[in-house]
Amino acid sequence: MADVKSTFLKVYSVLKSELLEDPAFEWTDDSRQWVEQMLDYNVPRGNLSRGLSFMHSFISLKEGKEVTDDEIFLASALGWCIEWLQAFFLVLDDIMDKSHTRRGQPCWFRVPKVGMIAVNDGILLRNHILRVLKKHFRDKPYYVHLLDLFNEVEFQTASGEMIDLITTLEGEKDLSKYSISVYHRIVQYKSAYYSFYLPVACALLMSGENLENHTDVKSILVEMTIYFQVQDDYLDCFGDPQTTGKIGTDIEDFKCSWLLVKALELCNEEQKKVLYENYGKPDPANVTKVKALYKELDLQGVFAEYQRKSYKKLTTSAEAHPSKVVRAVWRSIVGRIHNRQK
Ligand code: DMA
Ligand code: MG
Ligand code: MG
Ligand code: MG
Repeated sequence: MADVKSTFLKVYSVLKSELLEDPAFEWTDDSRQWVEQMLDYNVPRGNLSRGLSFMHSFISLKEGKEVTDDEIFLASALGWCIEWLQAFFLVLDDIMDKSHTRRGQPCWFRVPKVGMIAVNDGILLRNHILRVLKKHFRDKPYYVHLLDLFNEVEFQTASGEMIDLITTLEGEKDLSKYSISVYHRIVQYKSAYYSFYLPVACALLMSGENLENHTDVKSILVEMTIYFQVQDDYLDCFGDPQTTGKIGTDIEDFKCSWLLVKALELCNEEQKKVLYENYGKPDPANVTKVKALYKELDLQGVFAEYQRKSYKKLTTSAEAHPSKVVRAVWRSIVGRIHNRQK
């Protein structure tokens, strides 16, 4: 499997060179340099878990049949499209969340010469996916289905981002609208489709499957995502930025975070007042009060218990799942996501 990763990494440079020679644009040294830097900064520096879980799913669907070098190249190109989509969303997400760091470096829009050019870079990243798909998949019978899949997933994710963002501003900042069902809805849309469903669906399409025959995979993938996003929310507050590579902003941003939902469930009237008075304010003193309350409510303990139970439940359902690709995806990610610190 280490082999899969090294092959996958090599394909990044090939795709990058192709994009920098794209005949639809008249390149200059400056423009080429900008895009190259922008790509190197934003695309390959993550954990690549989405691209790699796609690769593992695809290989598992081959059922031990030999995978040719051409197929591995093509699969890697598609895996990179998923990573490109992630880069596109993250560049824009960091602007909207007013984040500071990502993957251990300043967010792209925080780089002084970049600023709001990052918005257009996000759009370019999105367009690169279409360029790659056109170049490498145009003649495939599943080309139109791939395009449709990326479009559907992008729409669902952008809608998820929208509800994640608008819940933070509707009228007076009102915590009473936050509940676990609102939380699940946000996570399903902003994370599940692009992080978990897209890799699986790409593997199915590349293997000649019709996605309509596989709608039963969605619910368990949403379960996996919730587990994953609860960890993300936990790390936003209690993680070590040196390890996660990003400084949390959920409290300042008034986010419907799992920690907040749990705090609301567990607090008494007095503690509720503390939340109402301090949640969603940019001042570090307010943030400190919220964090102190989280500790008072032992949210670290509540999280540990949630993680333990959920992991057990997910492992049982994933391993018994009738879909091979679900079992493969779980095996591919479980080592990386259980008890993760980043
Ligand atoms: C990110 O959600 C969702 C998308 C679509 C990028 P988030 O803001 O919780 O992510 P992060 O904590 O990585 O900024
Ligand atoms: Mg964010
Ligand atoms: Mg966000
Ligand atoms: Mg987060």
